[in-house]
Amino acid sequence: MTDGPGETAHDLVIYGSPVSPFARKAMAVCIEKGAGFDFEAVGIMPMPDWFKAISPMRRIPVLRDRSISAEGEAGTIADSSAMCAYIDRKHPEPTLYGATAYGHGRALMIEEYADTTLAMAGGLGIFRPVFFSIVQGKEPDVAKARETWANEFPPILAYLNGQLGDADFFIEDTLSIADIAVTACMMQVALVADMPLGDYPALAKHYAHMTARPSIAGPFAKAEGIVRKALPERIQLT
Ligand SMILES: N[C@@H](CCC(=O)N[C@@H](CS)C(=O)NCC(=O)O)C(=O)O
Repeated sequence: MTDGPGETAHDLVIYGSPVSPFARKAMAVCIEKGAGFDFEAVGIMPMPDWFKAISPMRRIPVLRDRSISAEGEAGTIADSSAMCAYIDRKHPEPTLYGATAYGHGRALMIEEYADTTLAMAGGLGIFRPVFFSIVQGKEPDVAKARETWANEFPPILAYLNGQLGDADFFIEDTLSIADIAVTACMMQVALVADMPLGDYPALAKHYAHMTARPSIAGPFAKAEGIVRKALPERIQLT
């Protein structure tokens, strides 16, 4: 993904898959900042050896800054949170990490909540049992997805809904990494299932306005293109 045909290579390269919420988070940060980037597809089934050499945790995504090094481990940063913090330092405007120290800390806290608690439930409990099963030629594990939605999701959604209160964004009435991370991970569920958010009105409103942003919608459309080929119809969670 570059800014358009004929574009020269950008400094920033994101290696990964649009199907990864962590890769989409990093893409959204670049887009919100107007920072051009290239996207190079790397899958995890299996992960290529050259990529393992720059991914110590054996995870996608990884960022490269070609202005530091165009090859090898130099110039690379693994882990989406580290990547996004780096992109924020390289392209400071608009900041996505809050105007105050407290806002900064809260944004990081909610980003981490999304990347761990929400991502585990949505990724391991819903996305993988459905999508990975199909990719492996099996039936989607709809029962596992429904069980996760019924038992694991209510406290997570209630927490996020409560953190929003009446606000449009998680911190300081302004877009931050917290909003991007939460939306990227919620979308992992939406890729494979209709996601009923009626019991969580603040979160439903947040999800609706966040998913309308080009920084979120663009990378999501690419993931949708991949997932819909394998799973034409989303499953029902209830
Ligand atoms: N904390 C990491 C998590 C990255 C992650 O878990 N990526 C998944 C794909 S979404 C992965 O690479 N999994 C490899 C595997 O399951 O073997 C980050 O934020 O980048």
